[in-house]
Amino acid sequence: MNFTEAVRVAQEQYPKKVTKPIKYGTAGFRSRADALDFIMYRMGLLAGLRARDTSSVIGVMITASHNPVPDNGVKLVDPMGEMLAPAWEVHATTLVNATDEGIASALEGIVSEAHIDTSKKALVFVGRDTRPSSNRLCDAVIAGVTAVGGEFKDFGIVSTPILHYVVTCYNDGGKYGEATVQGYYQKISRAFNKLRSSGTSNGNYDPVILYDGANGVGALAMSEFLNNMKKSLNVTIFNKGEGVLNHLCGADYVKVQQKWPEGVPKTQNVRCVSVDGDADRVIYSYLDSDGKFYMLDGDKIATLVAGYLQELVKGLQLKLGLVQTAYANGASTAYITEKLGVPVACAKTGVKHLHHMALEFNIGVYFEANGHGTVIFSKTAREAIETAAQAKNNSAEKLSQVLDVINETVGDAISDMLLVETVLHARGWSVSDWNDAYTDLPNRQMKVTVADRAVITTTDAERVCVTPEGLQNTINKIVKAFLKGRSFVRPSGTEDIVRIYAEASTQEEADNLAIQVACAVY
Ligand code: NG1
Ligand code: ZN
Repeated sequence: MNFTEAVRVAQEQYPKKVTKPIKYGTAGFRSRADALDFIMYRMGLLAGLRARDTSSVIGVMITASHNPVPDNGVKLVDPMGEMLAPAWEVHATTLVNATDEGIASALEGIVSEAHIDTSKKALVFVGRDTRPSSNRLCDAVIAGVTAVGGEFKDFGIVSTPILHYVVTCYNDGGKYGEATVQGYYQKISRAFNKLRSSGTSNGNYDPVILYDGANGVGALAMSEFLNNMKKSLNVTIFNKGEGVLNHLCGADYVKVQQKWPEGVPKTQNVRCVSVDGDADRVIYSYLDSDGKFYMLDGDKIATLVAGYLQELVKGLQLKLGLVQTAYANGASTAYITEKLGVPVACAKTGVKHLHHMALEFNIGVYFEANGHGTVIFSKTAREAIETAAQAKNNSAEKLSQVLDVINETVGDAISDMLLVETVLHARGWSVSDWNDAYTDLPNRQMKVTVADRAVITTTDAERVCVTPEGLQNTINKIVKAFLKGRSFVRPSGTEDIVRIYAEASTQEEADNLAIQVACAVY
């Protein structure tokens, strides 16, 4: 195949105007939307090749998730819903850093290195979030796919987890589910309705939810779920799109600012579920009778889910484990290992690392503290559960229903919410009962801008700095002075900043620790 058409379209419609090196990071390529057209086009080209390379459908999702509305981004989805294979992240980086004329040789290089048969058919699924720039950027992706002779299916505005789901279903021939948006809603809602067939209330559990749609696709997705879920839950949707995407609301705002989202009425003792701009992260929060704010993040969700599944799998000889990152609250790790006896592994930030580590368990629960995560079941686990369910083992029957509520292909805010609701309902817990399971150590996250964030390199799942020399020693000295102190720094994979995390026995101390460490970095 020659790539003259790819070069022509690039030069005429998607010329590259920057020379600064760009890297495919944790979340693919992400920046201000007006700088992304040529990148989108090239990711379309790459998706076309990757589809041929894997003889499968490849997904392209256009979103900047929880980031502000002027930003956008692009991520490729591999055949089984996974993040793009590392070798192809390198190809993505090479292709984006080529000149317009250089596209041809970059593509030829990829074809020869990956031994791609370019005569094969290529099909790419494309989805986008609600950002105003997403439609234009979607056209650029499609132009790329078409320029390498590929075909595409445009799913329009969908959540990130829906795109992962349809890609997976298509590629496994429909075994996981029907490869359509409706198929996704129906599978998950049907499973949830079934779990609720015995009634919607139980003990302290009340099926009332205030839902914060972050003014994005999560609001649309939830209203679609509600159409399918009848009366299994009593959800009221706020931040449906009348305000600015992710602005003062949504999962990232609630988690990082530790504040109640604007646009949601301050009803006391009712849980609020906040999702992010592409509905792959979820954070719970509530106000008590005194109006005090409590947040239940990915760690609270992970421990709730892992504890429940651990009970259901008892007797099935399956190894269940939880995967967290360094951002997991120390109290959550202590609770799940010491109280519940579930083994915990620590992975580097970024779901692909967590997902990978979760594969080492028969049942792997993985969650980032920011609310991104899911549960994955190995083939052995599925078979063991199905066999026991057929033999009328009660727990296994329940587990087999719970399985269908979970979107195993990627973190999915709404599927995760339905899973949390399932566990709370089974336990007869109110949101404060759930919160009381353990108390988070006070913590603080900060960002600092430095001249070159790449000078900071880390090891031990990002908990220890290797360079610059001496920084880790300084951090150790600072941390020593704080009761229950823990702190680490790492360069962000998605923003041009360095992140600082600190926890300590009081909020004041955690804030103080974060500031001192930030000063050491700066
Ligand atoms: P970076 O910018 O690398 O810290 C952030 C999140 C990740 C992950 C990615 C992708 C934190 C501390 N980091 O990564 O967990 O969600 O974005 O969106 O929340
Ligand atoms: Zn997201």
